[in-house]
Amino acid sequence: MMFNKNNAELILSKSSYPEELKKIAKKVFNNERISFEEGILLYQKAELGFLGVLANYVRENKNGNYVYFNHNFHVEPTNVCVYSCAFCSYSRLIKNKDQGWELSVNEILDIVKKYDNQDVTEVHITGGVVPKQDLKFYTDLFSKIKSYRPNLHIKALTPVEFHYIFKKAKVSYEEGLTLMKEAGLDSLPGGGAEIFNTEIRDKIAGGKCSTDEWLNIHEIWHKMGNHSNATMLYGHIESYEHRIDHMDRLRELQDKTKGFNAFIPLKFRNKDNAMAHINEVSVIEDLRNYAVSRIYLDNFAHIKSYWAMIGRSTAQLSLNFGTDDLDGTIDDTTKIYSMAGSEEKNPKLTTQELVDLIKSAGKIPVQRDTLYNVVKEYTNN
Ligand code: V47
Ligand code: SF4
Repeated sequence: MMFNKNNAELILSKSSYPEELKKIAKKVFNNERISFEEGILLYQKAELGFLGVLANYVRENKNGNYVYFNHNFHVEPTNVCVYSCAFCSYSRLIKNKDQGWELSVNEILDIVKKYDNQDVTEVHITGGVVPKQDLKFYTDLFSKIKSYRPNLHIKALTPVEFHYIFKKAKVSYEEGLTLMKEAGLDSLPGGGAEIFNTEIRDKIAGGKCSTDEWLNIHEIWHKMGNHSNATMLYGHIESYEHRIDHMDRLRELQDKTKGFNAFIPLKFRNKDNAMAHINEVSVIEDLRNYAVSRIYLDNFAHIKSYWAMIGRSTAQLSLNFGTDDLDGTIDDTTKIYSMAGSEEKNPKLTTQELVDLIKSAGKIPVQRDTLYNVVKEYTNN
């Protein structure tokens, strides 16, 4: 059943919610942007039900009752990394390189070939940062994937990798991104954003690309006429103010370029990393966080609930708290989340499983490509 704005407004106006929250609700129902302070207030004072009503309103305005997914697979070229982010369950492997893997271009092509007879539309490529996987490695890889399967969308690498690779190759961001694009890169995933506040970023992800560098690379990529995603790693040592600051910077860039497709909140998972002593936040906090991001990021078309990280049950619940995208079938080539403690040990869902999961939440499943063109709407099957 679709959300009724008039009923919701009436119920909220008669409720005992504080006036300051009712004022925010009114703004949201009038499709007005909420301020930085109002974003923080939502985190501090609004309970889940209240946030759900507002987030649903925004969600349905933008995406009706549709929930998107795609047919994709992930490739992690290496799990060894020159950096050692405290939240990363890979980083210990740098000291213990024999436990790691570093795939060659041909080994990655062999993975791509495994999907020869499957209707996947996207390969998502990202992983650790190592000197050997340099500009030549990736331009070779992308052009070989494109000659082998021209229609496979390559969504690959983050500013963390680009910054390192371009610096090493002594090329500017513009030159490097142009070479990557010419080789076949189609879009950028949202990783490496973590938390933009410098103090927190230095503590959890020190040494890798800075906030300004992350934003700058996405801005240049957008200005070249391309698209990308954005993530936020939440639920560790950041405050609500840091989360709103993070989203505010994204909202500002999106106003400028309109190049982001989706925002993806990533819940910090605490297994086997240097931050394992920090408790994970509750499911309620996950849902509140999805809802606030849906409300705050009024210029983002999609909020993605990444089921491989959050688990399929919470992902399904989140569809009632602002999210409209579940990523994709993924397959089991991604290890980063299972290693970090996600309940999804070998993330792989069949199309039918994804469709059933979406339908039982009362939504309409839509298979999309990376850029949200509709591939198939599942109204009856
Ligand atoms: O930047 C690493 C996160 C990100 C942990 O664009 C962790 O469609 C939680 O960006 N707990 C990479 N998170 C993944 C990513 C992504 C995933 C799915 C779809 C898209 C997209 C992008 O994973 C990293 C980091 O923030 N991460 N370790 C951890 N322990
Ligand atoms: Fe390396 Fe990325 Fe892990 Fe940081 S999060 S240590 S950059 S693989």
